[in-house]
Amino acid sequence: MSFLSGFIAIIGPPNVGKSTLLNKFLGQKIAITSPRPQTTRNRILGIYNGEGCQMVFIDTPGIHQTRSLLHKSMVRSAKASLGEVDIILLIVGLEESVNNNEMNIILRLLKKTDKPAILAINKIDLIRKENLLPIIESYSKLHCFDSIIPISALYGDGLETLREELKKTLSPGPQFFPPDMLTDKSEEFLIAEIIREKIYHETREELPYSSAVVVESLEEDTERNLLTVMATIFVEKASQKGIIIGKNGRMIKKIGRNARIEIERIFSLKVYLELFVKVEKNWSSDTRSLRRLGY
Ligand SMILES: Nc1nc2c(ncn2[C@@H]2O[C@H](COP(=O)(O)OP(=O)(O)OP(=O)(O)O)[C@@H](O)[C@H]2O)c(=O)[nH]1
Ligand SMILES: [Mg+2]
Repeated sequence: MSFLSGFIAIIGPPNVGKSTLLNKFLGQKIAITSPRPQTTRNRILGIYNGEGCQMVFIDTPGIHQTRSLLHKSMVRSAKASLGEVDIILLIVGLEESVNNNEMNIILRLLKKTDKPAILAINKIDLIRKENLLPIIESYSKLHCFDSIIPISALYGDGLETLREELKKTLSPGPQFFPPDMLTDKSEEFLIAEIIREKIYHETREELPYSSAVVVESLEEDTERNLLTVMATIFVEKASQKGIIIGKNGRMIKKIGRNARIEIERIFSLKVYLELFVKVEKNWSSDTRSLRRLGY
């Protein structure tokens, strides 16, 4: 039998579990997640190697209606990924209703392509089994999906079925990436994202959305098994800088500690992490700042 491969875009509204699913499929965390919408800001490639197949997943920012420059660029990159893939994997949560704005944007995008589209209804751990059927039914009326699969990305339910379904949809093709490659993102990117995730978890209101993280330097001392990381957290206002640092530096210490523990786990190294906070006025609404910060 010939080798099967393909690019698969993971798209959907914000906060439905797209990045959680990618991590679960790969068995390793490469995309950050949080209980807030608009966590993912960049397209992230995740490569899964199965028996006789390679699936190249593209995690994308949640598609939503927005006026913000940052969010517009995020939505643009999510939409663009549809043109680059062979299969569309649409993830939805239980709460999205038929008339939801975000769903309408997504359905319009789907109608424009003739690519196979698989729908995964996520977070089924949150409802009773008997309530699932009407949800599946209402989604099935929205679009002619190749299949509809209820899953729980968090707990793993339905993921084997979904993987099988994806495999069936792949076409004969080459191994696009070496089998030991997990993602297209650099270590700097992954580390900056982990720090950003901790900001999403520790801060409130607009602060996560006003924060961006850049790794300034990364030095590995192989003898001591030590990774030294210098990173800067950019915020938009002086008052936000105060909040990120916190009383007696308590907040920045907590963010740094949480990030360090996770970086150590992922890279199996001791980590020394130094964080700086800088104000870059209104970076999220300035084209040049956005580009500089990687968006
Ligand atoms: N109960 C439950 N929660 C889930 C499941 N999958 C994801 N979540 C939670 O949903 C929240 C959002 O998950 P993400 O993976 O960040 O969602 P996303 O679709 O990537 O979000 P954006 O990047 O903001 O578009 C997190 O708090 C996850 O822990 C699931 O199967 N069940
Ligand atoms: Mg995400």
